[in-house]
Amino acid sequence: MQTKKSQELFQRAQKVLPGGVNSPVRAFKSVGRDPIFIQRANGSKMWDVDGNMYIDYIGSWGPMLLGHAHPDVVDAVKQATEGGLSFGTPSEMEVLIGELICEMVPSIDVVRMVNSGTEATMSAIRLARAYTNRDKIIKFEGCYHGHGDSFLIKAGSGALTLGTPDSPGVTEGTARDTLIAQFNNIQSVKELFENNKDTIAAVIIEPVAGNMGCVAPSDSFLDDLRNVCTKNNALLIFDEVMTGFRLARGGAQELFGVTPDLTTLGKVIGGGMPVGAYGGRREIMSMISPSGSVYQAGTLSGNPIAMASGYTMLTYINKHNDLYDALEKKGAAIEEGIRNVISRKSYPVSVNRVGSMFTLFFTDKVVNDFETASSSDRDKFAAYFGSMLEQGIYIPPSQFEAAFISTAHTDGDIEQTLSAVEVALEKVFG
Ligand code: KE4
Repeated sequence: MQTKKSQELFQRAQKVLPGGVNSPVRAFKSVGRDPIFIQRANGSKMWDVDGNMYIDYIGSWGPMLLGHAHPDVVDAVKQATEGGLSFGTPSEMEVLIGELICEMVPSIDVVRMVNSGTEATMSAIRLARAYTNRDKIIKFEGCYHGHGDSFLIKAGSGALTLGTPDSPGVTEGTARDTLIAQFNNIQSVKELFENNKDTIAAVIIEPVAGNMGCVAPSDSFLDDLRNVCTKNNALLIFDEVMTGFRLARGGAQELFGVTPDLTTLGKVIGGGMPVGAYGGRREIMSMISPSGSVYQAGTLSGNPIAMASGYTMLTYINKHNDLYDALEKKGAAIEEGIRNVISRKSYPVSVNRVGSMFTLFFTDKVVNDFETASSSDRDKFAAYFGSMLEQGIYIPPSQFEAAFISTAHTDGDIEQTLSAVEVALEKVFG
């Protein structure tokens, strides 16, 4: 496939943007290729600046649950722009989307709109610290909650599991207040509470991990986590930026029947526009300025165009609850097809899927946490990625990301994808 224009643009981009991109994963570094520049997208397809067409499994990293350029969303955005792009004042659409989110996610009495998932998670832990008057938080190795300092922390030394900075610019002081537990290991959480009595404000988790690749919670893990937080008077924060409105109308908390104290949202909530949100019980959220003393603000929070996009998306989802059955069927078809290819040739590859999120891990281990995810062969994944891309299938350019299916993916798309998987795995393993 010819990618001349993408290459030219990437040369220019690297002169004015760090690494030529505005978000690192887009640079294709971990798959050893230059990135593709996309010109337009519609439904399940994307077209790059050289005219190559792809079946898209990134979906803008999650927002495109209904496929690209859904007509309802596009019309709503067009109409909203006629009235102006931003007022910096309260507007009706913010009330409408706030009411709808509280209806769709019962654990949310009050919600604050922000502009990204990172803003949502940063604000949620500030609020949790204020509400509990405690400083520490627990996050899980392999889970990602945006680029807030408190989250760019890697597992520290040994039993203490005190965090250490995972990025230059994050201070030791910040890192000291982030403790690291292991996903699907409730004992690792209990030990942290034991070793840090009455100092932990909250536990934040991706209820289904997407940022180490797709990893589901084991049977009782989320329930156990709920109970441990309650017992220790710490808040449980579900980071549903990726799973919210994707895994079920009410997100992972509906799917698994576990109620968090706070929820962070993003991606689908904006329908492709920059929107994040955090919300929860009224007694907690009432602490947020101006109703309370916890400060958080944003020039473009509740932006009327973004709200029109998100409200239209959520309204569609709310009215078409059967779309989750359709996504489950599509996901099952892809998973079964891939498993058939793997078993026919006994490839050392494992597949994880939850609803419309899935990942092929290039390891023969069952992947249920960061350690097993990390056993994947990154070079083999890179070769697989390259073959899929050249066959017109655009999957996330990292072993540690989830692929997303939309309602726009057709049976034909899935058939073409499974054929490409067979060719790509043949190429990787010979
Ligand atoms: P943003 O600030 O990127 O809107 O959201 C941060 C975030 C928070 N929580 C979860 C569970 C997330 O998955 C994310 C962002 N996800 C990544 C992809 N896995 C965004 C893609 C990117 O960084 O370019």
